[in-house]
Formats: sequence, C-alpha cells, structure tokens
Amino acid sequence: MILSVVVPTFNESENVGDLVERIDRALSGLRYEIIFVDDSNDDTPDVIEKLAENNPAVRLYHREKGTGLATAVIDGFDLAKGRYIAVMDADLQHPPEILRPMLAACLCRKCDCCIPSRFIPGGSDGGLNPYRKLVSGTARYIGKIALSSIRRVSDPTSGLFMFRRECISEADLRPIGWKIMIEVLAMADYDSICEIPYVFCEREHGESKLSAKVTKEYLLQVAGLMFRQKKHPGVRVERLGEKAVAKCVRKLDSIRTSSQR
Ligand SMILES: Nc1nc2c(ncn2[C@@H]2O[C@H](COP(=O)(O)OP(=O)(O)OP(=O)(O)O)[C@@H](O)[C@H]2O)c(=O)[nH]1
Ligand SMILES: [Mg+2]
Repeated sequence: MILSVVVPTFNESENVGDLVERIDRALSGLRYEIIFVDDSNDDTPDVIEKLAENNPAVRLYHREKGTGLATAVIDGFDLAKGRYIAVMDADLQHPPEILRPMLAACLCRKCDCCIPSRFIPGGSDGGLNPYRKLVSGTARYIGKIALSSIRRVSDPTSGLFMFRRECISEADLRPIGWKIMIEVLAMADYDSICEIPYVFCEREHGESKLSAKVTKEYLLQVAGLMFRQKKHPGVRVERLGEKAVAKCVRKLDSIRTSSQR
C-alpha cells in the first residue's frame, strides 16, 4: 500500500461523506487507506461505518474515551500501513485533491516529506478570517523563532502534511498540543522536504473545535520541543511551483498506467 491518510474526527458527520468521495476520486488507481480516528459523541462513527461498508479503503478507530486531536493522530500513525502517511482535517478545509500532487511530489522528487503551503506563490489562506490569520501568524512566528527544525518550512503549523512512514519509526512523538506537524518536523528523521502550493478553504459544515486551551497547549509544546528537538543539518527543502507539481503528477500517472499494461 502506497498511502495511509489519517483523519482525526470530532463530530464531523456532515463532512465525512464528501471527504471520502473526494479522496477516492483524487487517489483513483492507487492503493491507499483512510484511517478515521474518531472521538465523536454524535453519529459520526455510524456515518463512517456505513462508508466503510461500501469502500474497503475506509477504516474506523472509534475511541469511547477520546483524548484529543494529538493522541488521535498518533494512534492513526500506529495503525497506518502505507509507505507514506498523510494527515488531513475532516472539515474539507484541506482540499482532498491535494493528496495526489503531494504523493507525486514525494515520489518524483524523492522527498521524505511534502508540506503543502498557503504562503508560497499559488497558495492562499483565504479560508481564515482576519482574526484567525493574526492568531495563526503569531503562532507560526513564535514557533519559527523557537524551533530551528520548523524555520525552514513556510507553513509548518497546519494539519496537512505527508511523510515517509519510516521517518517516524524511531521518533519520540509526544501527544501534546494541536500541531502534530511541528512534533514530526522536530523529532522525525528525514533529509528532504518539498513544499507545494495549496488553497486553504472555509469550513462549510460543522463547528470549529479551536479554543484558548489550544493556544496554551501549543506554547507548552513549543517550549518542550526547544529542549527535545533533533538537529537536522543539511535538510534539503525544495519549493515546487504549479508547473513542477503538474509535471510530477503526470509522471506518477504515466508510471501507474505503464505498470498496469
Ligand atoms: N479525534 C479527534 N479529532 C479532533 C478533536 N478535535 C478536533 N478534531 C478534528 O481535528 C480536525 C481539526 O479541527 P478543527 O476544529 O477543524 O480545527 P481548525 O481547522 O484548526 O479550526 P477551524 O479553522 O476553525 O476549522 C478536524 O478534523 C476535527 O474534527 C478531538 O478531540 N479528537
Ligand atoms: Mg478546521
């Protein structure tokens, strides 16, 4: 299996159907799985179970006593079987169509990680209001000052990223905070990262789970990582434009087509 998509869910019943349909279309022809790690107290697990009945790629891990987003994502990592693991929110703010370009960029440029970015040409964070932009910009700024391992990446604090599963086989990932990507960037083993542009969308259904507690946990996480982070000397960071990404996708598609002949 080439890819595991880990999706943490908390009361996202209105979004998971569209999400699965769009991921299925985006990854057509590839062997992948979608792992929902769910802490919901509404009918989301029932909706996911129905989706799983019709789609063998869908897996559900429902936790009766949910312990939050961070532990959910790390549980998803433990369950993942793919050569690559992607993490994506369920609320469609991360367009599922970006998964194929992410995988194509990793394979074509031989990169350990792919981090889609709102802040490089072709990207946009139009899905956030001005207040949220300010909060999220400040959080990013603090993180980049404190942690050398995330400084080289333009968008290290979203919940959208992909990496080779082996990169975390020995990583000491601690489930604190909301921003698992910074934990992975600080603690995993990797040599290369590629960034590709993407457009962050607005949440249309369901409610945001963001709270003041999240900000406090983020600051605690950053403080802890200042002491724990690994040194990553000589990491190669490649920034791909839209044309380069399209070329990688064509390459992936052509390899797939010829291997099917
Ligand atoms: N398993 C699990 N998932 C969670 C939990 N809290 C949030 N999530 C999921 O994590 C993802 C991100 O949560 P959001 O509320 O969208 O947070 P956000 O994207 O930072 O905030 P918005 O921009 O306001 O949507 C979504 O898929 C949520 O369903 C939790 O306690 N457990
Ligand atoms: Mg969201």
